[in-house]
Amino acid sequence: MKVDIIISADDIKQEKIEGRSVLVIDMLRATSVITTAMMNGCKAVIPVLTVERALEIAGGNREAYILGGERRALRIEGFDCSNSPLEYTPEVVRGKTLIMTTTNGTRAIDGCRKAENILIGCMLNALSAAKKLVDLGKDIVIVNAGTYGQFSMDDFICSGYIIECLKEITEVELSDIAWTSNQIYNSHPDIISFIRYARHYNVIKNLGLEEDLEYCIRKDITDMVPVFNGENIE
Ligand code: 3SL
Ligand code: MG
Repeated sequence: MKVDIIISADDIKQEKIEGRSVLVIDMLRATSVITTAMMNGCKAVIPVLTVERALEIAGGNREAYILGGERRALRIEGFDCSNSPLEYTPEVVRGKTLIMTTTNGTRAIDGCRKAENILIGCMLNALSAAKKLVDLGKDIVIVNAGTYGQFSMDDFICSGYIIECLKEITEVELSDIAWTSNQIYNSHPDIISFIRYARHYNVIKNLGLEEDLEYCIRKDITDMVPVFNGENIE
């Protein structure tokens, strides 16, 4: 089973994902939000690219939906929740459909539509995501959302941990970049000692959202692995 990494939403090439199982990662924070919401009983997540589209889908039916996401890491005006996973408690999400738009994460998910399978991953569900990828039996591409089209250290080390989980389950053939991310994880298994140098880590920290950071680095707290079917994440 081959494993490769794409480093940002801007770098997704259709020929690299077609026929493959893709795991989309935006550990800070979009895929941690999606995983948490689904773990806490959210019915489905609809990822959209624009605020206008999110409001259009919700229409007047605000009972059934939660509007969530961010622009510049902050809650969008008129939305119910920001992009903090800690807001997506069972009380807030149970039985509801989350309509979500974020700067990088939902864009990365949208860009993977041509893949054979599209799974959502982060530190919180890494081991279960790895198991599901192996069960699907296809070559794997881990798509890092990145930040504004740039490489992001946080997604990269998370990929390295997922590769570590894959290695425990099966034999993998790693591309150079996949091997490098795994090496980085193995030299920083605490995660923070590496991502504290990441630009986006410091954006979140400077907003006073340290609790989000502590939460998003937790390993394997759930076996929920959301799947995107091209319309909904369930
Ligand atoms: O870009 C995204 O998708 C977000 O996860 C970024 S933030 O962590 O909410 O700022
Ligand atoms: Mg990110």
